[in-house]
Amino acid sequence: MKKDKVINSIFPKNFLWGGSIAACQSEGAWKEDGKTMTISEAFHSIDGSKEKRRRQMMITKDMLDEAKKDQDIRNYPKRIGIDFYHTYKEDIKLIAETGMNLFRFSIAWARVFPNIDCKNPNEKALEFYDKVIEECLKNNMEPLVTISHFDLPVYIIDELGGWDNRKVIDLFLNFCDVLFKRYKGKVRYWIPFNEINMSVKAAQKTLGILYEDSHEYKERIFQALHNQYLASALATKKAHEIDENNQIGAMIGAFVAYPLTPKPEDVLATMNEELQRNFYSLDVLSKGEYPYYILNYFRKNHFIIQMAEEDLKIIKENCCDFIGTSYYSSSVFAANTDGLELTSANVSLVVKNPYLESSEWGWQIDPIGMRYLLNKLYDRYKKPLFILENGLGYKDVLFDGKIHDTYRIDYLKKHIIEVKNAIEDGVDVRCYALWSPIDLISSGTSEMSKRYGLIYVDQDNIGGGSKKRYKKDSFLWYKRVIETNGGLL
Ligand code: BGP
Repeated sequence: MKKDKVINSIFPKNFLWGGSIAACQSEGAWKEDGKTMTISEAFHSIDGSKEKRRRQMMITKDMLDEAKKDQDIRNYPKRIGIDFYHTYKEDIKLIAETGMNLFRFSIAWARVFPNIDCKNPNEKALEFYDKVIEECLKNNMEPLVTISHFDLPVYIIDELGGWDNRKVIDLFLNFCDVLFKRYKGKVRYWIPFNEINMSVKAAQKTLGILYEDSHEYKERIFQALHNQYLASALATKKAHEIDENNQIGAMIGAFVAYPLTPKPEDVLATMNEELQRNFYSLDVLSKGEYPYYILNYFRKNHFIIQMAEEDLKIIKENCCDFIGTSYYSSSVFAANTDGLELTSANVSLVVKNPYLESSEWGWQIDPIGMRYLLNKLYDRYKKPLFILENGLGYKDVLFDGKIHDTYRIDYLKKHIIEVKNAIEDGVDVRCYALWSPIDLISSGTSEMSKRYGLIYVDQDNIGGGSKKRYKKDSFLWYKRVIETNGGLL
């Protein structure tokens, strides 16, 4: 390591360099040690076809029933994950070799509380997470825990209908209580809900609200979101009471929105998308108030959302400590999209940007969007920013025990340069955690072949393969980035 390069680094001395995974995409062992089914295990593996992808975003009651009956794990790769439930020890050790000082993972609710009547948590599940946390600390990585990451227990859907039922708030808080007490002094950073804003577009995996083509369906989504905001605020209160060192983040999946043209109609449409998709959740969770534009949207759409005065008081008094965001790509919007070429963004279809390249899945690659996003978030919320996901999905090829993923290095490098630029702009960025330190099952398409990892897992889309782990070229590159605290990119 060259010292002069370290000195040249603009990244703060205690900058958190990390990597993120999620239980439902990595653990597998879907029925082991008492765990019951989660909604993520009802997501059938799909190819890139738009129709299948659309269906995947809209799980109905029939589709869930079908998945419950189908015990074949090969059709549902999230049931297998990358077997992290059994390989966590070696995987964490390998990941730590990059020098990361932060590891983000999530805890499977249906493992800790396998059914609705569970007063006592499943000790076997907690022992697993004890060991995961132990391994992180042993390997000098600060654990950052996402409490709910796209894996709502199916019993909540069956018995309570989803997050629009206020009883789910109590169950969630009970779960939080167990975690905050058990991991007091070990875990400091918590995210109650992964990408809370995604719910508007992906209500099944985040809220457990099964798709129906109705006005009521849409109304239920906003009711459920309100309940999650309240649950976040109550979890924040509880976390602070149990340990004043706890830091609670509100996290969004960022939609960086550009207008297609300077036509005022396009600019206005883009502003509305940006407010609703990006800022609505953070305005509530960080400023503690429902923004005018969403209250107006409720009014215009005749959505009656039950929010008691007391709820609003709790939300106001328990704002998040930091802002978490994922960032993969930017999106273009227009007032009228008829005849325009569309492309995929995370959980939606957007207008294609002629100035950007896309990944094989259509996600448009835009490093400058990262700087733009960080400035916007900091300007609006003035809170420390944690980048909790950023990465490139690619069909990597293993050849001769090696993966030369120069494309991934190029993607990550360009994005980290823009993080650096944002820091130079004066933005308070504290953490950069990439998605992902290790290959895992794709959230959106349930494929194994959409790989993001620095570590290759020799596994195919139906769970076959040696499962052996290989370091990709990007692994060594990220190690050097961390060694030089971002001085050598
Ligand atoms: C985010 C999720 C992650 C992750 C990522 C990439 O929305 O928080 O769980 O998977 O997107 O998405 P995908 O796996 O669909 O490529």
